[in-house]
Amino acid sequence: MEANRKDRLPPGQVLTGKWPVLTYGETPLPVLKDWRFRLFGRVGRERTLTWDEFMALPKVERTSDIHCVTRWSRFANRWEGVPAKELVTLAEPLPAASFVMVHGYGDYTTNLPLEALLEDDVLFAFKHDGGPLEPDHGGPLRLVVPRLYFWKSAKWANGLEFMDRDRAGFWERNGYHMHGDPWTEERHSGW
Ligand SMILES: Nc1nc2c(c(=O)[nH]1)N[C@H]1C(S)=C(S)[C@@H](COP(=O)(O)O)O[C@H]1N2
Ligand SMILES: [Mo]
Repeated sequence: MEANRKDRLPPGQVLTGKWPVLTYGETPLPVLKDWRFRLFGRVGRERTLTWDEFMALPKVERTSDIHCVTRWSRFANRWEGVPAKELVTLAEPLPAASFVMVHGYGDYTTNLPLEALLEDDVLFAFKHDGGPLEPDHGGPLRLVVPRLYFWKSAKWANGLEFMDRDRAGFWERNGYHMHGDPWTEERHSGW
């Protein structure tokens, strides 16, 4: 168990059983009737999905660990949602598209390499540990990217912008790393 725990905990992280809320600003409360999810940028097909259209996409369950750059980790979170690769397929990205800006209500943004979205454990989640995803944790819908620090997992997700080059999102503009791998401690850029 101890060995397992050590293999599972990235360097510099501390395990917690709690689930802290980390939001910059207020918790947005999108009304489902008005909720929209946009696929845009370097795509063959710009489109906007309603909540019902999004919920009609294939769903999966995945269990994964959270690693926050503020040094807490939380093991074995059970997520239910739509695989991110379903959205990429719908968007039909142009060959030039190699990065994605994830957008969230409240004007949050975070950048990812397009390949990172195609991993099997990456999903847009609406349930956590069997219950609805709470508003403070990004409900009705958040991105979950388990292999990167948790700031990449945009809460209140409402769009994917496909880009032909990497651009910094909100925290990345404020000093966080462009990539954010917890195993190599890509915490900050250049300091
Ligand atoms: N829209 C939005 N998404 C966000 C944030 C935010 O402020 N706004 N904070 C990020 C950061 S820094 C972290 S650590 C996690 C925190 O998620 P939690 O509050 O569910 O623990 O959400 C990320 N996603
Ligand atoms: Mo964070």
